[in-house]
Amino acid sequence: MRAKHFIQLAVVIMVVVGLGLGTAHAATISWLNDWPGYLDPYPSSSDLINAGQSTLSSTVLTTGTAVFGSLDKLNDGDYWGGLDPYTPASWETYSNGFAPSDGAIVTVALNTTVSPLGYDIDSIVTVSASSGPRLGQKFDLWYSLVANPDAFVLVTGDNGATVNRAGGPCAADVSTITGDSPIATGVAKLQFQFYSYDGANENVYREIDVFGAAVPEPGTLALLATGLIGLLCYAWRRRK
Ligand SMILES: [Ca+2]
Repeated sequence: MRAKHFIQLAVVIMVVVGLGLGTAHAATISWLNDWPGYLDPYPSSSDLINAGQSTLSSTVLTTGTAVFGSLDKLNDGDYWGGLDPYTPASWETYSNGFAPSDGAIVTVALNTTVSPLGYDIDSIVTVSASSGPRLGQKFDLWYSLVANPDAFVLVTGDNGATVNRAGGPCAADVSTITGDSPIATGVAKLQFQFYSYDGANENVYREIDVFGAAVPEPGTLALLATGLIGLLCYAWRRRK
């Protein structure tokens, strides 16, 4: 391979990386009609928005109210509300979660000081109450990009589906949203707009885990590309 080809390869890599920045991809929305179960390792306490993570800037109830429970239940890394998981009588109480009013919006700002190019969002797992009339989930998910952090884009799945499903007999207490890896790149904020699942009761959410990673800065990318090209040059010289 000649030097010319290395330059061509480098250009191709840069174009591919460039195309990947700031674009959104279709999401896949899975509903698991299967609650986490006894002592399963739900939820995560190390996801991007968990309390105490440097990647989280703020979690705010932008619109609506908490009917009961509190917002911090969404990202405290605790499914059981600090209660004894061996005593069903204790964890069946709905107050262990956060019950948003119909139409309530929670805005989660990621820390763009830590990561100026925003975040790749790979998957989102939401866990609701495990039984009773408040079992089930119904919400829309939106995201914004660092370039325009207050312009929100609705996440849609296959066939234009959103997480906002109509009520039905098959309530789900865990939903997983994944994408063509990632769901979106360069994300600054996420918004969840919650709706009543059955039109009569608030749904109760135990936790929302957001998984992803900071978008590497160009300096880091350039360093990686330089290293890759260096390795190729080395391999080429050895072959000669
Ligand atoms: Ca969490």
